[in-house]
Amino acid sequence: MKPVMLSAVQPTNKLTLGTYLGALKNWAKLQHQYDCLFFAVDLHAITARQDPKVLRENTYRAIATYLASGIDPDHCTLFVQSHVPQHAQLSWILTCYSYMGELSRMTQFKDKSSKQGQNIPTGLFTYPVLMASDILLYRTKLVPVGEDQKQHIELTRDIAGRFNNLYGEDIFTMPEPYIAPIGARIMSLQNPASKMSKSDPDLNGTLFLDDSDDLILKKVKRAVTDSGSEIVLADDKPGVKNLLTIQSAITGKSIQDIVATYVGKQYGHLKVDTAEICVQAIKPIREETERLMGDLTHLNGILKRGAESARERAQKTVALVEERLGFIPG
Ligand code: ATP
Ligand code: LTN
Repeated sequence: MKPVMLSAVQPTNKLTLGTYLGALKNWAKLQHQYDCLFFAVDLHAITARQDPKVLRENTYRAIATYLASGIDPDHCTLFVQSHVPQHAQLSWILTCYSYMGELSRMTQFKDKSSKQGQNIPTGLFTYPVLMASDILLYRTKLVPVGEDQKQHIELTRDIAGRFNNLYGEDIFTMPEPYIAPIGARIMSLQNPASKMSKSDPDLNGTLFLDDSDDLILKKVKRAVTDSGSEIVLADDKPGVKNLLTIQSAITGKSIQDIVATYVGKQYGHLKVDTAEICVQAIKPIREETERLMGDLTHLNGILKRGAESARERAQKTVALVEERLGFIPG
């Protein structure tokens, strides 16, 4: 039996080149080595206000983008979180086994709640418990995520350990983060000190997977570079480093090999080449995503199959947890 691997993205906007290189591209490879579950977390998305029409569109689009990036529903379980009610069910139970103190220490909560003003939704606070439930429902061994999510996986381990200690070591499997070697941190084109992100208000910093060829060329050509003119990998050249990393993550060539092709050349060359490489990477994903978005019946069919399989697996865990807690059978 292959070890279980699980990951998810919030359908809060269109996905970005960062999501593709940091998550989807790796998932597509990993689906052949592991028993993989990939999904779109709409329950997590509503921790921030969503327009229903936009949420619906983004959820379909996220799934279509997964498929366009090579995720194959015949090789993994592909679904939408809200289609599997066990996520919310286990989440309530685990809320009773998590502590205010540990949730208050979560960096993502501190960041996001500080931007919320007075009325901070309770869901933003308990967000990591829902994520722990996502992971623990399926006996997950590995969770491919970016650096920013490591703290949530640590918390998941703490909650799992606490619960197992009380009710039996056979209940939850201890998950571990799986951080991909390349592409783990693609930075904003406008501010190479911060992560390329789908919620960045500066649209020029982010390459969306539905950007047109022209827009991709424009954004990359306007990317912030550094002082000096030499194309080398150096910490004081974060803009250049980011473009080299993007090229490397897309082409699979090492950064050293890429740098070697730029001896005596200028930033302009690096930008033009990176822009072209990004167009080549994004164009087929954009076109395939659009094609899939034109046939929601087909997408619904894939999601139905995924949800059925996920529900069956998730229910086994919920039933075991409820039995151990002393709930009587219904
Ligand atoms: P938001 O801006 O809404 O917080 P995001 O763009 O940062 O979202 P997430 O939905 O938090 O993206 O991330 C989805 C997955 O993609 C995670 O596993 C995350 O680590 C990865 N990921 C997102 N952006 C990047 C990036 N710039 N570089 C590498 N990986 C990324
Ligand atoms: N919190 C994650 C999204 C997420 C997730 C998960 C990732 C929700 N549930 C389970 C991995 C496993 C994020 O913001 N990127």
